[in-house]
Amino acid sequence: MGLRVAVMGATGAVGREMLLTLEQRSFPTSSVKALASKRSAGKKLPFRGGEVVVEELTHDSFGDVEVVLASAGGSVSKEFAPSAVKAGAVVVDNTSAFRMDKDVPLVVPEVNPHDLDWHKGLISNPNCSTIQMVVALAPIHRAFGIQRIVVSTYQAVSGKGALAVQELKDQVEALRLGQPVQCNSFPYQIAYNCLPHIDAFEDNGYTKEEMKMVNETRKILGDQTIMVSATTVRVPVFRGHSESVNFQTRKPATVADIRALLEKAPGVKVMDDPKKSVYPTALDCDGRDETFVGRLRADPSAENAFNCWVVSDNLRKGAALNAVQIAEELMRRNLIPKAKK
Ligand code: NAP
Ligand code: 12T
Repeated sequence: MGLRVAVMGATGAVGREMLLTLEQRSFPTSSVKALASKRSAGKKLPFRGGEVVVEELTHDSFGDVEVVLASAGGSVSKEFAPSAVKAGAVVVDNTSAFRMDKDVPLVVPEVNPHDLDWHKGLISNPNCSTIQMVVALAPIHRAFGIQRIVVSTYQAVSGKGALAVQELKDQVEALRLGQPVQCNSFPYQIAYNCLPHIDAFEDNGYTKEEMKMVNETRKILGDQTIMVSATTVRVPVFRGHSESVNFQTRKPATVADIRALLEKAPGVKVMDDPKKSVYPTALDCDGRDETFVGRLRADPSAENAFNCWVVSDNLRKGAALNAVQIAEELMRRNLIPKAKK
């Protein structure tokens, strides 16, 4: 017994990781459909020791599907997710298209799995930067209440997709050869540089990526009073987002209290021993499932304030793994309509 699964955007950076995650977690499937644009139809992708042949995504792709894992971009989700829901499938959407809709649960399984109970066919996967931050902060919020977060991110190019990964490689090679660099995926050269610009700018001077961290954090933690200030920065790293997170609790807490909570928090691994220079880095987290936390320390500049460094693989916990975990939790809760017992 298994589910009939479709991966929308299967040829992309996230889609390929979805196939790998389904395989590595032995997710029970009876069939797996790889969907992408017409450009990729017929292409073969490795899966479970064999391969799946990519099919063109159409409105009729979902009749024989129970679960759709979508990561083909916001406009593609807006066009095709309603057809999948109409066909009775549950869609776990990785794009920002529906995240803030009132009728759509926004779920991190370690944090708010109960929100799956009210799904109407569509569930949103949060933004990669938000996911790893709330995995680390949720247990602290439950115990002490978090009133304010100030976060700066150091985000990998793979968050922007397969073409952006190639662009960083090409720029490094062009510079090595003394040739001019080409910029397509990013507004300026990303090789040997940092760009405080991820997704589009809004009228308030913040980027959409920064505002996702504000609004999604409140929705996932179910608390509209949490104040969040974010600066999101692209760095020349292939895989793994790092975050400098400053947070202030409502109730008094000590570093020891917070460390103890993080040590037993699901999905978290504490990697913190300053005397031995132990802290997580993006390279350590490549291909790993956990959210790593280090550099935990009190912030003496404000009351009940703390600093920490949070790192996770953006394609895994930030995208594919979180989506597959949502599908697993839906199965556990018997919330997949076509598969209901
Ligand atoms: P990517 O590497 O550029 O891949 C894009 C995928 O979408 C490819 O499979 C592509 O297929 C497919 N696609 C594009 N236009 C299509 C169309 N008109 N019809 C069908 N398929 C189409 O991008 P990615 O990094 O995997 O990201 C994909 C999306 O996932 C992003 O736009 C973003 O919304 C979301 N995402 C979310 C997170 C998160 O924070 N949770 C992280 C990263 C990405 P072809 O090969 O045929 O072009
Ligand atoms: N612009 O899913 O460029 O909202 O790293 C994820 C990653 C949007 C999203 C990126 C983005 C999303 C990026």
